[in-house]
Amino acid sequence: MKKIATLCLLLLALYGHAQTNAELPPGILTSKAVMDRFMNLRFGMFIHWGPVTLRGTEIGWSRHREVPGADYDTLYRQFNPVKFNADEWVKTASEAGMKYLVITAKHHDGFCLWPSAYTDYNIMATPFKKDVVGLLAKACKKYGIQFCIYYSVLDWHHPEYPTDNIYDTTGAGIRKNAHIEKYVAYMKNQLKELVSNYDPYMLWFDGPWESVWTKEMALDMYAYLKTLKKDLIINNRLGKAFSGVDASGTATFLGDYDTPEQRIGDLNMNMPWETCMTICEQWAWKPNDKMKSLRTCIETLAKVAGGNGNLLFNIGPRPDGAIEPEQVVRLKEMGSWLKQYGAAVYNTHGGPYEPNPAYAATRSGNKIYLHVFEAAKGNLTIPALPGVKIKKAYLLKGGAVKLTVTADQLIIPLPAVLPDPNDTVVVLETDKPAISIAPIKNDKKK
Ligand code: FHN
Repeated sequence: MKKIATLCLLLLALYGHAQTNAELPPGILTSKAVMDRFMNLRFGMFIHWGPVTLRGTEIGWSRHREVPGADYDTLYRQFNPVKFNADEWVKTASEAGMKYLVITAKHHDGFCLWPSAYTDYNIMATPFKKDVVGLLAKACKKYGIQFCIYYSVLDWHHPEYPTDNIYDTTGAGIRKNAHIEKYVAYMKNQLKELVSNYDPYMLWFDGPWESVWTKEMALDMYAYLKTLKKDLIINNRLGKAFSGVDASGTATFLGDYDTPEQRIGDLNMNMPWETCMTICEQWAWKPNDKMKSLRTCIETLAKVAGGNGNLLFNIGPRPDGAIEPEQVVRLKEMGSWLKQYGAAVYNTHGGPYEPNPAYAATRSGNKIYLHVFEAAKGNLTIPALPGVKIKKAYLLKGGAVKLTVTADQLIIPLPAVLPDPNDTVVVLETDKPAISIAPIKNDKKK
């Protein structure tokens, strides 16, 4: 999958010609207040799902590859996820401490998980015949989870989309008789029915990297979507640049936030960003997929929050509609950790320390939360905070910490066995608002 992401970035670099938010009509960009509320959510569930799970191969990318196109495109006839239960999925997200949920309503393979009026290639053509998108939207409302939709710009199945998985010689390649303007009209019709019928909090676009999709189309689509719902949050994958900031820290992409994939984003106090990452290795379900350890899951969440970002953590439910029990357990374990340490994650800002292998930091009010992953010889030694007085230091879980302050260091003694092996949180209470402290760079990689 890393190869795929790299390939997508390469294509964007080749065909990018990125456009930026400055090219949008004035006043339509999502407001800072809306984005601040989104960033306070910190943690979301990403779900990649569709008939391809019957083969256990990657959604979209395995079409014309591990799975011959003709076979892939008829899987829907056998897709009958009788164990699908929207309430169960959403409760799993909620118990994990996740505050929003993004479902692949339509991935690169073009299959629609809702009864679209614009194609028969949708969930109602399966034996299952239930509106998965609608049921998830309803369950999210019931459990207070923000409902969001993933929609792929590229659509290798649609007859008017000019390419059909061109990355592989076995692919059908280029559709000579396709009309991209007809496909764009199809996209607008589908997005209008998704926004009107399911009222998503956010649209998570993907697949903007092919040259047939232009920056002009992206700008027009963003503006069009804003006529449907003013405060709709739109990620940066409608546009041609996947991510990036200029020297001033201003976003060099179109959209409301940056989307680093399968990696922890860099500390950025000026531009909203969200890391999307798989809990296993594949985005869609596959048998015996290798799942990340609890330590990796929690450390990733802490380092993303420490970078001032959100974590969109992906699961791939099975073809029968159930979520792998081991993934449910892992998510519950993350939820238990968040029950104790949520104050150090939700409604915080990242920093002032840049995340690094030993620790990360978040902050809120006059508190800095140090997320400690390792403490050499029982001490955590970190750079002093210029002009800041530490009034109190203690473990969030309870217990005073005897801080030593030198001219350039804070030395925090910790028990040889950290109270929480996944992430021990130390609270430093400061004499000024923690957000006023300038970020402290760290030359070590995250
Ligand atoms: O090609 C997709 C991939 O299948 C998956 O959906 C990821 C999730 O962010 N996005 C693209 C690769 O960058």
